[in-house]
Amino acid sequence: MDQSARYADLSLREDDLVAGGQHILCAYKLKPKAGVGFLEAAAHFAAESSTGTNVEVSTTDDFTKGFDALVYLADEATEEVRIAYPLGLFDRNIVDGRMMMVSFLTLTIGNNQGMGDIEYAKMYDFWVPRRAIELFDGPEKGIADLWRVLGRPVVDGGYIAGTIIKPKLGLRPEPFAKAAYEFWLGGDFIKNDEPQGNQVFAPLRETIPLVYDAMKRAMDETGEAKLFSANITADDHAEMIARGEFILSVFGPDADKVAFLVDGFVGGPGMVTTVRRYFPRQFLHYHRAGHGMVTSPSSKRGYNAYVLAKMARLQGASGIHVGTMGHGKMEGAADDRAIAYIIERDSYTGPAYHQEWYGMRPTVPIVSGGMNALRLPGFFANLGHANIINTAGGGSYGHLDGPAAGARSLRQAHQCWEAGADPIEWARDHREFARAFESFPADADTLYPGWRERLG
Ligand code: RUB
Repeated sequence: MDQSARYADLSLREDDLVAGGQHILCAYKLKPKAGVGFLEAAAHFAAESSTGTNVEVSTTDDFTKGFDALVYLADEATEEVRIAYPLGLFDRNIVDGRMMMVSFLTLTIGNNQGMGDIEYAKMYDFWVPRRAIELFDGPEKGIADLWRVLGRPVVDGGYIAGTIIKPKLGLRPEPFAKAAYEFWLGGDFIKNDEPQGNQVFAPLRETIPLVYDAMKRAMDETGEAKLFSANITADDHAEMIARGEFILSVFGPDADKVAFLVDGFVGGPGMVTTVRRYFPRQFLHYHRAGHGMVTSPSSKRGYNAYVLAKMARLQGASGIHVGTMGHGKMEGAADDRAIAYIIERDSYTGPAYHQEWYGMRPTVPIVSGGMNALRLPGFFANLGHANIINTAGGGSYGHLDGPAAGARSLRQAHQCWEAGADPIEWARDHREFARAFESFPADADTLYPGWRERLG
């Protein structure tokens, strides 16, 4: 059944929809199955995503039709479909009237992902009006809070050198805490790797006190504050809260140096909001493991990493992983800069829409995945600034002189970029950075050909 007479209105102008502020707008790349008309498929997609189904139902009245999602742009040549969703479609909390991300997802990227007449559809941008910005939690804490803890300026406080405890799994509590201590001698921030939690060989109740002890010793030795991002991911929200409360009780007077990490993509919006609302005074670290199943450019369904990051800011993530923009081990490209800019700026024009954030606090880009000192100068040059958290696991624990040297090599790489120096020249009088060339020779050969001759 062609529903385009009801679920499409190509006379609607995007500027008017934005000025009206009564809709959430979503941009997709959509392809119908063979033999299905483009506008017909798009209209069915909008129907399934709002008030309709594949047939007319007798219970629909005129009031219902006021909540129809409407296709306002459909261009078969570019596969472009844009849909306006009336704000009234979206579920609101009974406790406080606020919006919830799960409702946004259920409608805009829910049933429409398995339709028989759609080959594929992928959301690549969305726009939220001022009222929706007001109704999402947004971040409570951000990088400024970490800079304050580190004793830095709260504006442009700069690069936070971090790591992920490696190996990913298989360390007992003592070697785990030792690995943390050694990195903290040279760096700022340590996160649990995303699967680390309460494994039988490393019970949380044993590991966390040792990590706090390691942090205190590293702070005494270096005279610097240190940060730890603890994974409290669990299926059960009560378990997450139990973990979080235990960790805060152990860190006691240093609880401000603790972030909480959640595997927010596999765990879903409820997991993120549990931390955002139950622990509003902690930095909320959104790890996105698993996102590649939909965000990868090879996937024609779901949504892209830009949409994921934008949703994370609305949900209240203090920081989310944004990839490495082609400089690390994970998929990515230079123009993934947009993923960082949409979450850290007050306004930004993305692939389809210009978004104003109306004072919603920023979410800091967390840069991770195959990074090491050698890759950082090029990364910063591409991004244009260094107000990020970077976690380099292999890049720290894979340094020939150990994790403290690995951490120092990261800081020196940042200083090299800040100074605008030639990295090979910089290596001459920055030992840990120089040793990164020997630690990661394949990267050195690719990024700095001739380094062997020039460094002797
Ligand atoms: C980092 C690591 C992280 C990835 C996730 O380890 O594996 O989990 O950063 O990817 P290493 P992303 O530093 O040893 O590579 O950050 O793109 O979500």
